[in-house]
Amino acid sequence: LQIEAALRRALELGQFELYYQPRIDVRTLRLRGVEVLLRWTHPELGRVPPLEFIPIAEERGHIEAIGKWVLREACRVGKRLGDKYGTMLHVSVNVSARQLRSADLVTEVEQALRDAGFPPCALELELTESALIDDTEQSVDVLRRLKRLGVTLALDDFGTGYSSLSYLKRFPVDVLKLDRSFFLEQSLDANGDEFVSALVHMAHALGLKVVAEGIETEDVMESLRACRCDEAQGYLFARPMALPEFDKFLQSGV
Ligand code: G
Ligand code: G
Ligand code: MN
Ligand code: NA
Repeated sequence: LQIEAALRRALELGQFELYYQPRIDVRTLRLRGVEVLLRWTHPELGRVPPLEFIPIAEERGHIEAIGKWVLREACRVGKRLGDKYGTMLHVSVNVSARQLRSADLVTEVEQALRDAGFPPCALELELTESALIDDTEQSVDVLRRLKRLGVTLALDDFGTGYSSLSYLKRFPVDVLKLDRSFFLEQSLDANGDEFVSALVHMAHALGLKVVAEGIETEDVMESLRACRCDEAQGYLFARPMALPEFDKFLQSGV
């Protein structure tokens, strides 16, 4: 209850901040993009984890306004850093189920891109399986319209839900993000390599790029190379960072 009341005012009080986690090319180890992750710091509650406040924001209908802020901020920062370093920075934004069901999402994405002067092809939206689970015509239609804008769509947390494989055919996604549970030591010991390898193979056959999440060790990185996974994200390379640190990270020229 306390969280809900505080959450209602968090946006106007400027308590949200974006963190940035690099995505790395598995073969060249060069930076390929960045995922933005929302952080909320309340003066009394302190740092509240997204897994705690995002479900509440969804339930109470705050996620639309928060999500809109995230989109606008991500495009603005993406544009500024891209200009500063003379590259096109690819930015991934998490979009929740309720945002996907909102009629305004396509317009908001379009406006965020236009106002920031950020190219649509540099924006990726990450959708979870649970966001797609109520597979209404409406969400398929929203996804098609987003694709027509030129943004990239990723299926996030792949492997944590059910009936995942059929989603790959049904929804117009471009990128598959393999959940970090695939890359725990114990998962990889139990023939996990073959499993990941088969998933990558299948995704490639469907024309999708594959991103591995939660990569923490060189060993796992080695197996990603063997599996021909395209990109990796995880503490091995960098934790999610506040903007000044991410700026320094870019300066160091990865
Ligand atoms: O950031 P971790 O850093 O703890 O993020 C936890 C979860 O919160 C992830 O599943 C992530 O998808 C979700 N999340 C982080 N930022 C956002 C955001 O801006 N919007 C939505 N909808 N989910 C987010
Ligand atoms: O959007 P998504 O559910 O994929 O959110 C990514 C989550 O994974 C965030 O909470 C982020 O902080 C976390 N994360 C990123 N890299 C690592 C990692 O190497 N190990 C672990 N345990 N978590 C990670
Ligand atoms: Mn994500
Ligand atoms: Na994920």
